[in-house]
Amino acid sequence: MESNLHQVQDSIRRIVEAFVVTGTVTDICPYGNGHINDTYLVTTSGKRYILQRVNRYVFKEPVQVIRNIELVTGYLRDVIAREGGDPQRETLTLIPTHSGEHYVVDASGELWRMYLFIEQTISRDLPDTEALFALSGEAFGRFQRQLGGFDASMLSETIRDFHNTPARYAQLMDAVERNEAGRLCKVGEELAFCRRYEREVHTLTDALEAGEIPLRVTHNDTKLNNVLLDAKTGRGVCVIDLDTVMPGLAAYDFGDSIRFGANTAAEDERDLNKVQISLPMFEAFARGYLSQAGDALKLREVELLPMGAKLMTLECGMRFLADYLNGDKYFKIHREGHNLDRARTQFTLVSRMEAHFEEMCRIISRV
Ligand code: ADP
Ligand code: GN1
Ligand code: MG
Repeated sequence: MESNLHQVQDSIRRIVEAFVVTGTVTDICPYGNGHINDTYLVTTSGKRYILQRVNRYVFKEPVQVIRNIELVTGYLRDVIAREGGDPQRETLTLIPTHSGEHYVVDASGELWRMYLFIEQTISRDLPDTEALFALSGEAFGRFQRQLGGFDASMLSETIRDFHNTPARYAQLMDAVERNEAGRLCKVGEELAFCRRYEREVHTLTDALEAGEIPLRVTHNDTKLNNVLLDAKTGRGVCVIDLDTVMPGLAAYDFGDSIRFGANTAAEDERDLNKVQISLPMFEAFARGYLSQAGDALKLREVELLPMGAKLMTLECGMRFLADYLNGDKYFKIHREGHNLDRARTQFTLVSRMEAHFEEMCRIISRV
């Protein structure tokens, strides 16, 4: 056993032992930059695995999260095999425990799961080249297309109103009302910004209610580090982080990718002058995404993609801001004021999108 293994608590080692892994464990270390779950890379003498503790504050019914993932990956495995792909590489593979489940609950009630580590891939935390972003668009578009025939009623809603933007607005106002962490005095400008969107936050939900756009099975968390790209070719290999696969709108998946990947700055950049919407990145992603998902989308869905980008960015900013007001309970933070910094970049990006909205719409109609 190597030194790292000695550092991890006995409890984590015991968790690993509950799963059916190949070989003996040689190393366990924290991995990745997700904001939600605790992720570890587990190395054995035979293979590598991803071990995750599912965040119970975020996912109130974690067993339902596992059930959804079993259903979705099971369905995708068949589609991928039919299309001549490699299911072990192109979708997540849950590792069973010795008792045949796909999760373990530890003594303190925490739920753990394990996946095969998908080798020879990279996951990016910052927007890269247009070519790579187009390939990630292709991967998310393919994911959408492959799930086209999946029965949405089989899935549990793992987080209620996850992308319901009016509900997110109401949650922010509730956080303002409660002012739990006493930080309200610090967010006057940001709140004033959000209040200007009180009506516009309804655009997508209204279109859904009016029957202009359909509910689909969507990923709902399409940020760049939730797709693994082939280390050699950059091709999108596997869409990961399936905890929020639920009924949703195409505009959610498209919009959330743009929010993260077409920002010229990092999600938590403090120098707001660096925050801009990159129209070439926007176009690259749109080309990739629509090349795979486009045929299945209705005209109105396509027209609403730029609105999806704007509202997903605003919504994410409102979520960061609400979490800041609530005392940083939801998103992992790595510094004081981290959620406020993140909220500010999102709102700045919304303003930049406003300034270029017509161009965004023109790009979509051209693509
Ligand atoms: P979170 O919900 O906290 O974002 P993720 O499921 O996205 O957690 O995992 C965090 C990171 O771990 C990912 O961004 C990716 O870099 C890496 N990762 C997750 N699953 C795998 C896997 N099966 N193979 C390789 N890397 C993975
Ligand atoms: C979270 O899990 P992760 O880090 O991929 C969040 C997303 C946000 C994103 C902001 C379940 O994504 O909704 O857009 O942070 N996931 C959940 O970076 O809330
Ligand atoms: Mg993630």
